[in-house]
Amino acid sequence: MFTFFPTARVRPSPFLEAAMAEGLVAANVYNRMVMPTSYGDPEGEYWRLINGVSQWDVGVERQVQLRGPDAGRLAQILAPRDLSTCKVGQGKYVPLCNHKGTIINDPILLKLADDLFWLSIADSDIWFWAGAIAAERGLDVEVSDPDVHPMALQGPKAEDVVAHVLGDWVRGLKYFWFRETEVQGIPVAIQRSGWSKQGGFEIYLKDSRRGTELWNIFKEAGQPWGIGPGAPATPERVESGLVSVGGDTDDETNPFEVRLGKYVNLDVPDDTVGIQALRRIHAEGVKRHQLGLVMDGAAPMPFGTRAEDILHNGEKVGKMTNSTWSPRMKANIGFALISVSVTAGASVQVMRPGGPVAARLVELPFL
Ligand code: THG
Repeated sequence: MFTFFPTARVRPSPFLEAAMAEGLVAANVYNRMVMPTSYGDPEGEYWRLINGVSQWDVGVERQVQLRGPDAGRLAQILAPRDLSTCKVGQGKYVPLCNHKGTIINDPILLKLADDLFWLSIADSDIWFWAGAIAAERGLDVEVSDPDVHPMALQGPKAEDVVAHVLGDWVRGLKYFWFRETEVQGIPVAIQRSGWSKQGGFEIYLKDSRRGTELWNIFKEAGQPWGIGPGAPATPERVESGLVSVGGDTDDETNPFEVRLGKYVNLDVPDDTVGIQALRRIHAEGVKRHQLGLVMDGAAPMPFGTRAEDILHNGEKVGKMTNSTWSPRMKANIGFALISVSVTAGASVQVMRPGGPVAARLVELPFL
């Protein structure tokens, strides 16, 4: 038994109380907030995500709000992806890079109005970054952390639950599109999104006093579909090939190395942060790429606490950045960030804490 005390610096989300009432047993820290990770039955939580509907406290996915006449300009300066066609009500996945072209975050950008955007971020301090760049460029825009907190419903039955609460119109929402509305008087934005490939929605709560109330509305509504608590599930996201920036990337990783090149447009304006470096990297070609690893052995193995070396013909060629037991593949799988000289089909060795393990390289996603 382990007790964690949220503080003003490591904040709880408005859903933490509800998550604890559901039997939360494990949490992590993400964006200086408490991120629930397990309710004690990882295998059951995985299958509920694959076959049913899972309810997640993902309040750690913070919003970096850009508001003001130059909000759109700042968004385009921060993101090396063409945003000129992004409509109000639309979201886009936008890798953010530094001036060297290294990926520093991979938010979903939501355009709420011509002068109002949210960058719904992964785990790094983008407020400082966005605020500093706005000031240095003399832009008229305010950067803030608004009172907005996502909860996710993921899985093949998520749409039925959300439609039951909000109406059948949600079935018509396209991927990453959203609408601002109310749930029994609680202000929210509803988006078709979420960090799994099983389908679903995120409900962005816009009043932190009402987290438990919102949680319970969806919990009650989901009973006929067997809803239960869960969290972003490593086995599912690895099977699905979703990148975790900061985990699967290091201080040198550019978007092209980790299959995110399709979200980069090289013809964005020259003042976009990192675009000069990205054009050069693209022209020269990458030195590393990301592949899947399928390891030998029929028993689940834990991942070490850090990336593990990969050897090919006795020589170090890269590293394994995560690994997990895949219940559907019945194998230990992981991501390799590895020299482009080694390609899918090759046999390698992973230097695991318990000793070397033979593995085969495959293309991602696994499933
Ligand atoms: N929801 C919200 N914010 C987030 C995440 C989220 N911020 C951090 C983190 N997750 C961002 N990372 C991702 C990564 C991938 C996807 C979503 C968020 C994703 N990718 C699809 C894919 O790779 O197939 C589709 C991308 C596309 O084609 O545009 O969905 O989960 N609020």
